[in-house]
Amino acid sequence: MTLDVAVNNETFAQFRSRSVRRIEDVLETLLPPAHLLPARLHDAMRYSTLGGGKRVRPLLVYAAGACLGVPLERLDRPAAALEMIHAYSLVHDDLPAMDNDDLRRGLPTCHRAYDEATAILVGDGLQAQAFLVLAEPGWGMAAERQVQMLATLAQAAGSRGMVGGQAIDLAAVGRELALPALEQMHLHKTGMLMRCAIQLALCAAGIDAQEARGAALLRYADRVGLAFQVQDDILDEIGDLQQTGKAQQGADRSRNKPSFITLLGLAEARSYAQRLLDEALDALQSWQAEADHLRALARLIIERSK
Ligand code: GRG
Repeated sequence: MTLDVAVNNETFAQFRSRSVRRIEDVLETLLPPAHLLPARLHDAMRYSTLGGGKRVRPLLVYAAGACLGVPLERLDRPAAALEMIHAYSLVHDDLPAMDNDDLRRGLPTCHRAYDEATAILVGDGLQAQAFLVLAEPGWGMAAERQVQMLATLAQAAGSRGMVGGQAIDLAAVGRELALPALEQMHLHKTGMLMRCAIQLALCAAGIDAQEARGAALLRYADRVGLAFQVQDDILDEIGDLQQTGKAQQGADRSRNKPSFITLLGLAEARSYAQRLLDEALDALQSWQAEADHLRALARLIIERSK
């Protein structure tokens, strides 16, 4: 059971629902309006971004921001940019050339609801929009820090980050990966955007990632990123994902992709997730109550059922 702790008199449950509502509103505003030409493309971009999801990455940005005392207005655009990159990755990952999925978040995938060419353009458009929302002037961030955020997001999303992780994943289909290689793949494919959430919050706070506080938060992010994927594999194994309409993991199995379950078995994967959670919490040792939302978020990530 997730402990409902309070930061600034707000429980984690309150923080979570407020932050999810907030990021939905921010995304709503920062995405091109559906009537703007080309309307079908913009409609599909909004369909793919506003259609639900747990909003884990924005929650990480807001929780790290709360820990570091950053005003919310300085976190909105970084959180939205990160979620746009995430949404684009899901749209492209669902394409026939990748996982060929029909459902995402319980709804038809973008290429099913629209068409394949539109889905490719949706990913391209969302990626460019993510960088645009960081680059635009007038949201209270010094230009130097905006550039730093742009570079951080580009690094995390690109061939040495998420896209690189996806390439490693595709190359591993039908092959066996040892645990360190599987971890490296997930640290890139999923972990880099989680790490980026913390890096963007650090940047908004004006804290150097090399500083002890920054390094500790990044250690937290890496453990959480890996725990997220281990839990994903556990959920797949126990079959819960079928109910969510997310056919991704079924597709993974059919493509014979390596997973933490095939390498470790269910019981050992569970204790591995617990160990990662303990290490994530350990990284937050030098913080008091201000890091409680980060702690609760880490617990939620390994206790979630979808
Ligand atoms: C195709 C450019 C490109 C990249 C693909 C991250 C990624 C790389 C693909 C996503 C596919 C996937 C299912 C990865 C496994 C873990 C993961 C990131 C799941 C989806 O993230 P959630 O659970 O999704 O945060 P919601 O729907 O809650 O936003």
